[in-house]
Parts: sequence; structure tokens; C-alpha cells
Amino acid sequence: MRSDALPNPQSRIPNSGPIRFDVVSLFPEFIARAADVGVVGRARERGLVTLQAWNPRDYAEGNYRRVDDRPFGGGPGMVMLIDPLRATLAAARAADPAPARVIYMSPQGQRLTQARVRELAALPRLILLCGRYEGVDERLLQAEVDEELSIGDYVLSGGELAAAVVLDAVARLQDGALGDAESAVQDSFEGDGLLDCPHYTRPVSHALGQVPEVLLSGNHAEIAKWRRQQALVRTLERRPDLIDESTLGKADRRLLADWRSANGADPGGTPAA
Ligand code: 4HQ
Repeated sequence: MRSDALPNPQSRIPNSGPIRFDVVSLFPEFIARAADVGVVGRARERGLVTLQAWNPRDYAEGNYRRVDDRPFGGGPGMVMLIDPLRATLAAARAADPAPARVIYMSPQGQRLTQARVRELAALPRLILLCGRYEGVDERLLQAEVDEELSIGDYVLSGGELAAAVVLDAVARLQDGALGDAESAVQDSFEGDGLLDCPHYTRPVSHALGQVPEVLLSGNHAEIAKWRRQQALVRTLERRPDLIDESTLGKADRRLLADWRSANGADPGGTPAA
């Protein structure tokens, strides 16, 4: 940031060098691809994020370079072996002296939230461990992993997509990663924990509908109020779990009351009496 510039409300993460990602995966090219495009790709070009992928196959012994074996106790599928993963993690750790948080992507982990993303974005270094098959020998997780993290309650065929999600969400919060047109503060969850308001662009008039009048008014206070009202109503309608109406401030209650009297309904609830 130029020293004469106003403080940028987007710059939430103090920029003390790039954040380093090491991703341990049997499909390193998948990770490299995901990190090459868009905001993440640009953050890397700008030196805000560095990424190295590590293939446990390269640290597996023997002619067959085995990375998995059958589960004790029987059952379907394979389990990733301790030793190739341990050697891979040791190599990744040794590649940089910065302390790393080791995260295993798994549906057994805590659910990823924007609050968690913000915490991770403030760390110097993350090692993301991606499992395939039935997962990883539990002893490796106990010995080497600081936390398990889930991107949601569904089953993926591997941790790579989950790691790409963490990489994307964390990278875009690095100071300087977003352009002016991509502000993080106005996004869903950032700042106020509400869903985003609707967005419109040209043309004003289209066979599919009109742009709401207020957005064309040039009245910035009214526009801000409308957007806030939309965010409140949409959150109550679509994700009532995200909002506790009893904790809303006076202005927000007013916006909701106004919406209800204009629409004769209770977003996410029963119709007004
Ligand atoms: N998997 N959030 C099973 C996930 C997952 C998720 C990754 C599938 C690990 C062994 N990871 N492997 N959901 O479903 O993070």
C-alpha cells in the first residue's frame, strides 16, 4: 500500500511475507492447476502466496512405490500408509524453516467457515494433507496432523478439491490479492455474517425484468439501506441458521419491519398477522 493511501478496508491480513502452502497429494498436477488461475494465480504472481505440491509416491520405497495397503479388520478400500506420508511431510517441513500448521482434509474435521478461513489466512504456513481411498492410517494423523478440516458434509473421492477450496478462500484474503473490483469486505460472511445482496448490471430493461429503481437513483444512502435490507431478508429466508433476529440492531430491525409491512410477509417465517 502506498503510504499516502487511505487504509484499505480489504487489507485484513497484515502482509508479513507470502503465505506458504505445501499440499501433499497423489495428484499434485490437480493442485497446480487449481492454483494457476484467477485470484489465486494472480496472488501467486504477485508473490503473496507460494505453493509447492508434494507427491507421497516420490517418497515411497520399493519397486512398486506403494502408498496404500488393505485395512486391518477387513472391509472395502485401501488405507494410505504411514511411512510415505511421514517422509513427504518431513521433506515439506524441511523445505522452509517457518512453522507450519498441518491440516488433514477430511469429513471428520471441523467444518470450514469464513471465520476459520480468516484465522488460517493469518498464519505463515499451511501444509494441506490430501487423502485418497478410505483415508490415512490414524497413527499418522495422531502424530503429524494439527487439525482435521472438512469443507462440508458430503463425501469426495479425495482431499484435493477440499484443499483447493482452502487455498482459494485463504489466498484471496491476503493483503493485495483482490483488485478494487473484488472487495472482500462486502462479500457474504465478511464483516457482518449475512448473505450478499442481489447484483444487477446493464441493461436496465430486459425481457427477464427491470433493475430495481433505487439502484438507478444515485442516492447512495438509500442504495446502502436497500442492499442491507435485501441481505437481511435473504438471510432470514434462505439461511435462518446464520442470523438471530433478537441480536439485530435498531436500524436492521427497522429495515426488516419496513420490508414486512411492504410485503405483508415474514421472511423465513409465518405470514404477518
Ligand atoms: N474427503 N472435506 C475422503 C472428503 C472431504 C470433505 C477427503 C473424502 C478425504 C479420504 N475432505 N478422503 N468433505 O470428503 O474435506
